Amino acid sequence: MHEVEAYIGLGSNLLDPQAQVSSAMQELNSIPETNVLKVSSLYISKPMGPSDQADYVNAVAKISTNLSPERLLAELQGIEQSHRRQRNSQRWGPRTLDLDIILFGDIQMDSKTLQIPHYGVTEREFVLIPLQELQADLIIPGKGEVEELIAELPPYELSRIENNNG
Ligand code: A4P
Ligand code: MG
Repeated sequence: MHEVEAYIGLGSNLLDPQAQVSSAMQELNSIPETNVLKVSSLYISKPMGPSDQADYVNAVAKISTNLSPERLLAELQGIEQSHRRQRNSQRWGPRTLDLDIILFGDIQMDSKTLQIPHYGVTEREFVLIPLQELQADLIIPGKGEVEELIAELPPYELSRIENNNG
C-alpha cells in the first residue's frame, strides 16, 4: 500500500469528552505506518439522534498512512476498545469514543465493513466544519466540495472550543 492521506472523525459524549478526543488524537500517532499531519479544533455539537444524551465533542484529524482501509479500521477499533475499557471497566457502558474513517485518499468503496466516504459526512456539520478547517478546498469524492456541502446544511448549532492544547 502506498502512502495515502486520510481524515478521521472523532466523537465522544461521556463525562470528559474533551479529554477522550484529545488523547485519541495523540493515540492516532501510535498506529503503525501512520502519522497525524494536522488536527482540527474541538467542537461542541448537539447530539444527532436521541436528544436525551449529552452534547458531543467532535473533531477531525488528517493523517498519512501506508495501511489499507481495513487495517486502519482495525487499528481505530483497537483505540476505541481501549477507551471503553478505561472508562467503563465495570460494565459495557455507552460509547466513549467513536473513530470513523471519513475519507481515505480519493477512494470510494462500499463493502460489508467499510463505506468510504463515511455515509454521514454530507449531513453532519460536526464533520464538515472541522474538515473545512483542515482543508478549505477539500472535495469529497462522489459528494462535492466541502464548502458547498456546508452551504446546503440546514441551520445547526456548533461551537468551537478555544485554546485546544491538543
Ligand atoms: N463502518 C462502515 N464504514 C465505516 C467508516 N467509514 N468508518 C462500519 C468507520 N466504520 C465504518 O460502527 C459500526 C460499523 O460501521 C463498524 O464496525 C464498521 O465496520 P461503530 O462505530 O461500531 O457503531 P456506531 O458508531 O455506534 O454506529 P454508527 O451508525 O456509525 O453511528 P454514527 O453514525 O457514528 O453515529 N451526534 C453528534 N453531535 N456527534 C457525534 O459524533 N455520533 C453518533 C454516532 C450519534 N450522534 C452524534 C455523534
Ligand atoms: Mg462509528
